[in-house]
Amino acid sequence: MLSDNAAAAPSNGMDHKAKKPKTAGERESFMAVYDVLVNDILSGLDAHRLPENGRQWIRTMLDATIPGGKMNRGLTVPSALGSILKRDLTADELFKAQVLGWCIELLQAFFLISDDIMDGSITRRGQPCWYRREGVGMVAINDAFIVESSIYQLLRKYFKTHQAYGDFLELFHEVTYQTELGQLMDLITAPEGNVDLSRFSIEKHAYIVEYKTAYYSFYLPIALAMRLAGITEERAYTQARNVLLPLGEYFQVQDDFLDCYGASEVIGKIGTDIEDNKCGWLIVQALARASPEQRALLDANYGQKDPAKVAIVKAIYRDLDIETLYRQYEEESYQRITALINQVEDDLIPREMFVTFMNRIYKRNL
Ligand code: GPP
Ligand code: MG
Ligand code: MG
Ligand code: MG
Repeated sequence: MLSDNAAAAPSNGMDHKAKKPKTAGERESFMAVYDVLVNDILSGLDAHRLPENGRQWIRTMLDATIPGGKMNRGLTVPSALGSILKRDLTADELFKAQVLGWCIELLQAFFLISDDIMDGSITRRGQPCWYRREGVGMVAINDAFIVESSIYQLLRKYFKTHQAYGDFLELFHEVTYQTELGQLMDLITAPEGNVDLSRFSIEKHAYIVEYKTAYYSFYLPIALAMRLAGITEERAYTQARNVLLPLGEYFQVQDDFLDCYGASEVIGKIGTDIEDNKCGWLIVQALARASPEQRALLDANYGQKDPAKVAIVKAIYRDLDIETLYRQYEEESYQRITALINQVEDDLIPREMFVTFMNRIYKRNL
């Protein structure tokens, strides 16, 4: 779980201590807020005279698509707010941070419902993907929109009169747009039935992962906590981005690695990147190292839904020892991001919250 990662973090001479990892209590307290927010969303339907079967549908859909993940993004808002304020949060501060945390988890659910359709995925969080459930199918597209709209219902309910309400709205809108642009490049770099590995490059991959993952997963939780704490200096947000975008890139490289090498019963999803012709980290690294013969085999076997062809691609990854390369990348990323954290002005924004966030994902296997 979360705490294992923190325990595995190397001691590398950082002069600032990481906060202790999330306790079961923090997760329980966060989950309790989920129940409140689902009831808010359902009560809000009264104003729209939604028939009972629609209400039941939404309840089932929310429960199937929102909780059940690692909740790293959502839990980071209260923990970062505590780091910024350097004291225990009041009940009201904690609740507000948890509401914003859940709004990120809703954003994530909106993206994952849609992404699984686009990627033709089979399972998510150990269950069939929502669009693959009995009687759901393409209703899932509209469900994703409802989950997205629910974010704004909740923001209005809890923050309409808050001084940072406009900033919260802008942040959610901006990172949604950024994520959609990243998803666009992810998809059009991977057209079905049209494999052309010369489209792939380390730079293309870096763009895709920054936009499809880093903004919403790493910048958004910290930026929301900073806005909630009343931080307004643009310099503080620039410094946060300088750490969080590389951290997000590292996280998505882990996701790309786990797509191929993760245990599906642990990560809760079955990898599809090779079949889907994705410009992921593994293929980009393999292309940079392949001999002409290996390159010809990759051209002939990548991006096809044939297990025998997928096995040939994986055999080339093995021959090129891409797994060792990944282990080196992990170690190097930790050192590199630590150095970036040390460049943050600690009296502007506490370095500790970045260390905590990084330790939560370092050497993760899910
Ligand atoms: C992760 O890609 C990126 C997202 C989930 C963002 C999706 C954005 C949309 C606008 C829908 P991924 O496909 O590698 O994730 P996973 O491995 O979890 O399927
Ligand atoms: Mg996917
Ligand atoms: Mg995808
Ligand atoms: Mg993936």
